[in-house]
Amino acid sequence: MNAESQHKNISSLMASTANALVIVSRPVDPDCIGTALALRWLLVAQGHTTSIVCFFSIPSNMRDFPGMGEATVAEADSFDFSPFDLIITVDGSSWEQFLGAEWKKILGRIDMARIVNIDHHEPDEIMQAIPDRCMNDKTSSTAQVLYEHFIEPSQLSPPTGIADVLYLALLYDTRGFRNEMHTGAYRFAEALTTLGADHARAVDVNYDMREVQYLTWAIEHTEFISDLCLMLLVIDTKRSAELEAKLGKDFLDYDTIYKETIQRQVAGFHYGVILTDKLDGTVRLGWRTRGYGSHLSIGAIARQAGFKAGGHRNAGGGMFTGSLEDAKAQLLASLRQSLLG
Ligand SMILES: [Mn+2]
Repeated sequence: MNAESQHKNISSLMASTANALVIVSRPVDPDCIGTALALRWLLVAQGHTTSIVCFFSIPSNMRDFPGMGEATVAEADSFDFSPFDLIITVDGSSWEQFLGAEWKKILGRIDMARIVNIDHHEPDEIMQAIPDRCMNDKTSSTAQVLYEHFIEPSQLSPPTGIADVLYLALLYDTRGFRNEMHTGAYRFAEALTTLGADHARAVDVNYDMREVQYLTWAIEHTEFISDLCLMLLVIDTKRSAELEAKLGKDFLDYDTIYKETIQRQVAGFHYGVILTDKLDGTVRLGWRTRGYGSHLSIGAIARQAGFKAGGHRNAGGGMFTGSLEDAKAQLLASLRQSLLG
């Protein structure tokens, strides 16, 4: 299946939809929301009724994102998919990222032939399930994939508000162009600023004070394992309670500055890993890898260690079924094995 035929399949579904649903991914971030808003604008401009749904709670740092209120927050379990003849999943590569933990059951209620995926992550289970209806480029952002394959060819000119959210998506996913270079990313940026995207607003930073509190706490609890070039933050039951007391029950939402300024930023420590006990028999994994130099794929190492893991090569996440102790021991053993032989 090549990109051209995938594009043709998706375009023809979009051209004939009477009622489309765009599902955003977890993490709920500027890329999935900006892309969803732009996609809805495009479909509506072409005469198709379109809604946006989010099956996760909106993280605190996204509540003021422009247009956030356009996405309906709903329970995937009880959601009625029957009114929609087209379902478009944006900015994710696994079903769980769109439908949550109960994705198998929920997917059973949806006609797979009506599902389309637009994404820029490493191809995963959605690509396996519906290869002929996935538009996947490993580029800067899903926003760029949407722009290059659908918005630009439409010859419709997005209003400033849409250029703005696409620009926020691009800047967020590229960390202000500090991630790896992708063909067309600067051209995309230029097109968006020409359309009126507000650069000064997009680069303005307004961290929540809780981000700072998380940062302080996290630095104190980070283990620097120098022979593995690894900085590891483990959030166990006790630490979860501590963070919850400090930051509230959404404490996991406040890790942005830590990830941005500490993980993969310290000389000699190329891998930044967070393991969080979900207290439901599973452990959540998040990683960042230094982009410069030749480093291992934490995703591959995690999969060897029994995790389900995906995302991008240098920034991704995963899940381990079992205890926190086993997750940590197996991940470290797998990294040690790959690194030191
Ligand atoms: Mn993205």
